[in-house]
Amino acid sequence: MKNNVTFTIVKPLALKMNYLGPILTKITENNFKIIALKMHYFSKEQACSFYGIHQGKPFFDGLIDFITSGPVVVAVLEKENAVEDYRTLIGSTNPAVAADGTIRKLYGIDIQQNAVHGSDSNENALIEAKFFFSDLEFFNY
Ligand code: IDP
Ligand code: MG
Repeated sequence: MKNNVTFTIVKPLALKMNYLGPILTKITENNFKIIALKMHYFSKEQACSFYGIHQGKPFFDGLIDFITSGPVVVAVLEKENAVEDYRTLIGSTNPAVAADGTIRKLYGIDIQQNAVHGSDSNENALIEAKFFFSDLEFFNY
């Protein structure tokens, strides 16, 4: 597990709206293999740590309130060039300007409630995957 994985979160509103199935279908249809998967409920402390890089930005408090507003699904996805290909599949941060057919365009509501997270580098993908999963929870099949 090195440069061929990325990490994703299906965010609270997407789960509430029952978009988990369609989002996972999109992911697997695009040849990502799900090698770890679970539901999770962020504590405030975990959310502040996970999104620590955004501390001090105007949207930080709203983001923390949102990501702790309900359960999420976290997953590790394997594919060659996973990080870049998944960012392409999810589209721009703001669903309003995301390309047609992208996950955020299809299932995002607004720039905060944008359906999914996707890692922005190989290094962060590993850090984020290990934030949620132990070594025993990654599967090869
Ligand atoms: P990314 O998720 O596309 O990598 P980031 O800039 O890393 O975008 O922001 C992390 C998350 O913070 C976004 O996915 C979104 O939920 C939220 N966010 C980013 N920018 C804004 C904003 O301007 N207003 C409200 N929420 C924002
Ligand atoms: Mg980001």
